[in-house]
Amino acid sequence: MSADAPTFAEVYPGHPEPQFEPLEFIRLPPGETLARAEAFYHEMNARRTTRHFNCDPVPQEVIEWAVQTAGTAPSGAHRQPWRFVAVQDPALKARLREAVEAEEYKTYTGRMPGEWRAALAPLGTDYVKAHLTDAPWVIVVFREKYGLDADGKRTKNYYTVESASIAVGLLIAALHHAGLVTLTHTPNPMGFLSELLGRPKNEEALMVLPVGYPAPDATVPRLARKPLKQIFQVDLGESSA
Ligand code: IYR
Repeated sequence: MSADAPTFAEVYPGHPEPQFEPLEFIRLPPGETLARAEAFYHEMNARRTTRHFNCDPVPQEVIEWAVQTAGTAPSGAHRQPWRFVAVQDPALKARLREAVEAEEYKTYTGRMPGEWRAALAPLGTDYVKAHLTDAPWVIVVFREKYGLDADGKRTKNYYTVESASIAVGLLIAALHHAGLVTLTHTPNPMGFLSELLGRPKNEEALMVLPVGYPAPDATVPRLARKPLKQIFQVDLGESSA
């Protein structure tokens, strides 16, 4: 391969030069970098997914900041293929719960294969989704499968599942940082969510997240997280030279 980098015009013939601006970046002293990395781990390690919410209200502004944080996620070709529909109306949450439970009932009482059931048994999940009506907010995250221009013509999006899932990760971190709890719920099939929430056909529901405060008697399954040595590798060990 030639060492000479191709010019922009060679790679992108006919396209205008991209506009760049200086990166705003504050370089921290190494000790502070380490301290912050460790402190953030401890903060995030305190996060737990619970199914037990109470109905204490959460101001919309808190949800908006968390969603804005989610919207800082990187995305394929910077298409930002995500939409966050925050539901707080009790009647709509009730309809959402009813529709989710109808599907989940079929899953839990029929279509869930034995191996899947065995995997979920330690978590004790079931088709009853009380958190969808208990929590003050339910955020339904949609991924934009493709864009629609002003004339209604389809425009391609890229890595939409990856992009929207990264955004959900940031959303979960932001909500936890704000002192709230959430639960990632993936009803399957999800088609009814588009209809219920009036979303266009180029969007598909990806995840449902009730958001709020835990009930005073909230519980979580007794679980352990994999230690670093099980999830991390540096190089290939001695033989990699
Ligand atoms: N979507 C169902 C089932 C479920 C599946 C997995 I994988 C989980 O980690 C938890 C639940 C539900 O939401 O109950």
